[in-house]
Amino acid sequence: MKESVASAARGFVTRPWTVEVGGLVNKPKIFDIDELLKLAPPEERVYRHRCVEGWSMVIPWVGFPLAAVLKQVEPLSTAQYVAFQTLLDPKRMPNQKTSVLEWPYVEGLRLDEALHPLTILATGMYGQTMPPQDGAPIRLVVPWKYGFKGIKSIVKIALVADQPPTTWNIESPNEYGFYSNVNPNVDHPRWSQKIEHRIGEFRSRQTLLFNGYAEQVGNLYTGMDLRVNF
Ligand SMILES: Nc1nc2c(c(=O)[nH]1)N[C@H]1C(S)=C(S)[C@@H](COP(=O)(O)O)O[C@H]1N2
Ligand SMILES: [Mo]
Repeated sequence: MKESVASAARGFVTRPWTVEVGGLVNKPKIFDIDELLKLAPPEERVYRHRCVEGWSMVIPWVGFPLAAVLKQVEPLSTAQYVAFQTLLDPKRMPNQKTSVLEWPYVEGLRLDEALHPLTILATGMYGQTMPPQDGAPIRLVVPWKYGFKGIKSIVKIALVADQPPTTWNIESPNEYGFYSNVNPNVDHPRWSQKIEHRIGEFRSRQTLLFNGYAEQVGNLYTGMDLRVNF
């Protein structure tokens, strides 16, 4: 029987934990999680969260800009993208014993997206330490992208030259693109993205371009065809 993620994650041990940050950088480094947490003061960030399958929530994350970590390792000028990888440990992450997806979960951002001040590494939510099922001890949050871009339980971050593979794009490339920006004008092949259901509300809402963060992030995509780069 398939367990819920929360029950499978109960008792998930997050110490010791390291995050290796390397690739095309001057100063590659393996950070102990507690050292990583001291790089920048924790901030509460209240963000809209939009699932690719049409539901949404508003979530008070606790975290710090991903840029704070990237600056520590000094990316080289050849670095254009950032690749993220989750812990691979089927004993501690039992769904990794199944083949629903290729494991470990991997994700990626363009370097300018990764350096954007809205992009955070979250270590908590609702004023508390991150619960295991939500990505303890550290996960990515990119509020203008669909929720699945938020890779959880990160152990590796690599600066790379080329667009890195991403788990849902490997699984179903015509449905889930690398960018996966929230966009009411670019439908999923199997459903519309024009509206969403905010959990707890009765009436549905119009989905906003870049999840309502167009003013902050729209310039990242100037001149790009967002239907091609979905
Ligand atoms: N490490 C890891 N991160 C992951 C996933 C995963 O399987 N493993 N699934 C993704 C998908 S498909 C979704 S929908 C969200 C779910 O996160 P939530 O429970 O915080 O909404 O996590 C994303 N991050
Ligand atoms: Mo998902």
